[in-house]
Amino acid sequence: MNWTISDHGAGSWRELFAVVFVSGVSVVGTSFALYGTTQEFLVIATSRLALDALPASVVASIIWNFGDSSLAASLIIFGVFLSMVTGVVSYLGYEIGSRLVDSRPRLGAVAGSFFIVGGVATPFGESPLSVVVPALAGAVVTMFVLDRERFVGSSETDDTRRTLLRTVAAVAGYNTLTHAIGVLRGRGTGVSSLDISDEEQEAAATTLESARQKSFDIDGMPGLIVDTDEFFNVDINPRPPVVDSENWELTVTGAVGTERTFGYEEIQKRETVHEAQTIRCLGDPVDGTQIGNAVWSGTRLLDLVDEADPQGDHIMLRAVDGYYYSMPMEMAEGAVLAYGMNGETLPRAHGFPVRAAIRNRWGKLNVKWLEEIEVVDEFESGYWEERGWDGMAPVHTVVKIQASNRLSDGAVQLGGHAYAGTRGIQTVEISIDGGETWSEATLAEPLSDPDTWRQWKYEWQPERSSYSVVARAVDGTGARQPRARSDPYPSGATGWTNLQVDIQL
Ligand SMILES: Nc1nc2c(c(=O)[nH]1)N[C@H]1C(S)=C(S)[C@@H](COP(=O)(O)O)O[C@H]1N2
Ligand SMILES: [Mo]
Repeated sequence: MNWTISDHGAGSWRELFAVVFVSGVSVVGTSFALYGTTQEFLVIATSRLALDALPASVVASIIWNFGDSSLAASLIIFGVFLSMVTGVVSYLGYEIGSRLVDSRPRLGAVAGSFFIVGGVATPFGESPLSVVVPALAGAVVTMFVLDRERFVGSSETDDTRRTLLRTVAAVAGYNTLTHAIGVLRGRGTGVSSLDISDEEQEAAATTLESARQKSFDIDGMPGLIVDTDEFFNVDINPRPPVVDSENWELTVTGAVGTERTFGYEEIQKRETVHEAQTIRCLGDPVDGTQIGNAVWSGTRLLDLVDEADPQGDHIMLRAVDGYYYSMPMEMAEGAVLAYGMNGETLPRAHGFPVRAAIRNRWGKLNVKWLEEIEVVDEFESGYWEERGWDGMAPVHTVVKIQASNRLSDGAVQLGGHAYAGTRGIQTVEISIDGGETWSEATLAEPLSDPDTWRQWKYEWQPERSSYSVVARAVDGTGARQPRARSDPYPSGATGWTNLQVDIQL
C-alpha cells in the first residue's frame, strides 16, 4: 500500500483538513471528558503554559481587565488550536508508522500516531494517564477516519459514502458525549449551606445584619458587605478548580515538628470566627472595581500551623491550581482560614473548600483552593512576584466613587467606599471644583473588624451643569493619601480619584 496525500486527487486537502481536525478534536475531547476543566485537561495545561510565556504585565492586564470571560474565550481558541496541532501530528505519526512497519501498516500507523501525539502532549500533561488516554483516542479515530477516507477516495459508491457518513457520525457522537461529560465535570458538586452549628450560623447572620444596618441606602452602590454573586473575581484559571471536599486535605508540612493533616469537616468543627475583611487586587486601578468586602467564616490559620510545632518563621501557602504565596508568619497574624463567605459555603469561584484571608495585604495573598501550608525558613516569593509584581507591602489608601445619583430634591449624591487596610479611614474629602476647595464626606459607622473599608456619601445642590469631582482620604494614622497617580503595575495604584459629573439643570 502506498498512501500519500496526492493519491486523493482534487479536494483532498479539504478532506485531509477534516480528518486531521476530527482526530485532534477527539484527543482534546477525550481529555475534557476525563478531566473537565482541571489542570489535567490538556487545553487548560497548554493555556497556562502560554500564559507563563507572555510578559507578566500583559498576562495581568488580560486577567484583570477582561476577567473570566477572556480566559473562557482563550480556552476555545486554545482548544481549536490544540485540536489542529494534535490532528496534524496524529496524521503524520500515522503516515510514518505505516511506512515503518511495512508488514502491518495499520498497526504501525496507529502506534505511530499514538506515540507522536503522546510525545507532543507530554510536556503539557500533568500525569502519564492524562496524555496516554487522549493520545490513544486520537490514534484510533485517525485510523477509522483515514481508512474510510481512503476507501471512499478511491471509488465513490453509495455504499462507501454511507460508511463514511457513519464514521463521521460516530466520531461526532463520541465528541458530543465527551463534551457533555466534560461540562458536567466542570460544574462539580456544590453544597449550599454551611456545615457549622446553628449557633455559629446565627453568629454569621448577626455579623451580616449589623453590617447591613450600618450601610447607607444609596442607589446603585454595594452595601458594606458585597453580595457574593457581585463580588469581584481574580483567578489565574480559565475556570475555577473543582475540588472534592471529601477527598481534599489541608496539610501543614515543611519545617515542622510533626506534619499535620486536616480534613474539611475537621476544620469546620474547630473554633469558628466570622470576620468582615476587604479584599483589593494589586492590579486594581484607582477607578477600578476589583475590591470587595465580605464576611469570612472560618478558623484561625496560624492555630493549625501551631499544632504542627513550626520550626521556621515563614509560611508558604500552596493551592491546587499551582498558585502559591510565601510570607513571614507575622504577616498572617489574625488570618482566617475561610470556608464560609457571607453566611454560606465558600463558593468555588472564591476558593472552595478553603481560602486564606490575610489582613492588610493585597488580594493576591488571599490564596484560594488552599491545600498546603509549608513552614519555611525564609521568604520564597509568590506567583505574581515571580512575574514582576512587587506587592508584599500593606495596601495603599484608596477612595472608590461607586454611585452618583440625582435625588428627588435635585441634589447630587455621590457614594462609595474608602479603604486603607488595618490603618482604617479617618476622613474622606471631596472637592467638586477640581481640587481647589475640599469638604468632608459623611461616613457610615465603621465595621468592627480591623481590615475593612469605610462607607461614605456626599451631597450638594448643583448650580452648574458640570462638576469636576476629586476624592481623597486620610487614613487612621492621620496620613493624607498622596496625590500622585500611578498605574497598578508593579506595586499597586496610587492617587486621588476623579469623576466628571454632568447635570441636567
Ligand atoms: N489559588 C489561587 N488563589 C488566588 C488567586 C488565584 O488565581 N489562585 N488569585 C489571587 C488574587 S490576584 C486575588 S486579587 C484574590 C481574588 O479573590 P476573589 O476572586 O475571591 O475576589 O485571590 C487570590 N487568590
Ligand atoms: Mo490580585
